[in-house]
Amino acid sequence: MNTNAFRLDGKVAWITGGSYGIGFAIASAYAQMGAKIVFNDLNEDKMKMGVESYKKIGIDAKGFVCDVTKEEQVVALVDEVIKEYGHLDILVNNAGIIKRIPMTEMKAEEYRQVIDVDLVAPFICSKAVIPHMVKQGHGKIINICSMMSELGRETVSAYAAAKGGLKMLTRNICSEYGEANIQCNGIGPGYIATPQTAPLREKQPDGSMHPFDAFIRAKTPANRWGTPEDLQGPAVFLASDASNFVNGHILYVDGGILAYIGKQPK
Ligand code: NAP
Ligand code: GCO
Repeated sequence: MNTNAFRLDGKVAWITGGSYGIGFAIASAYAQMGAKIVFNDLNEDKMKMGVESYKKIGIDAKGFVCDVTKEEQVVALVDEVIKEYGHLDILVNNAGIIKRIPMTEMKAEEYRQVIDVDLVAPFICSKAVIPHMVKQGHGKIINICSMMSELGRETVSAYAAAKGGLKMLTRNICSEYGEANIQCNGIGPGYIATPQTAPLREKQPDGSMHPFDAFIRAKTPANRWGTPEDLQGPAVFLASDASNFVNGHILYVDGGILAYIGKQPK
């Protein structure tokens, strides 16, 4: 066993939407394993805040303002990365949004916005990096999927459709570019404590936790929310040579949710 197979020395990794949350945790782990970090945010202030947060933990990350749904902005980012570093080895399609609206109240435009960020953007970003990965003879693409790649629940129709689609985009990139030594895998996080899930963990006016908290803990054999750091080991594995024959796989990091039928009533 080559114990250095998990290292990422000399690799360049682009984590979309990496200024905080899950993207920040994954990028930090990659930097600790030796990679150079490129990330983007929609908004300049948040991008600068991201650069500062990386600096605070000793990481010199390069931040871009880039909307991942805009192909011309994505292509410009990738061109600049290639110009500066000469290669781009790892792409993590992490940027994502959710709209929690009952389906019959959701406007088609709102549905499209979620599909655009969570499903079309990973296509745009992957399409922009694949030719470079083919040319350099290797590449890793990691799509951040979800419990909703497998499960449904009320109010998240667009998100579930997008994340289910992202699972299949993952398998298709594997099918189409595996021969070019590109591995495309997904990570399906369980319920992770980040700004995206903050509304589900809000304290109620009487000081009690939001009822969703007890619901999720009861659904999770680990009986807790995940943390962004729980995703670091799996993300390093899928970006490293240790996973060179793992392709088209979705690695669920969910404290056991998908294995569990749920607690029986007392
Ligand atoms: P988050 O805290 O809401 O962060 C999302 C990031 O994506 C933000 O930096 C955001 O930028 C960025 N972003 C959104 N739209 C963008 C766009 N068009 N272009 C560029 N950046 C954009 O989310 P998170 O919880 O860390 O989630 C990260 C990923 O994991 C998402 O794909 C999410 O669906 C998925 N996920 C999350 C959980 C969970 O429980 N938290 C579970 C499973 C999967 P701004 O700051 O400018 O808004
Ligand atoms: C929701 C949540 C989720 C999670 C996550 C689960 O409203 O149910 O926001 O969808 O964020 O994607 O894996």
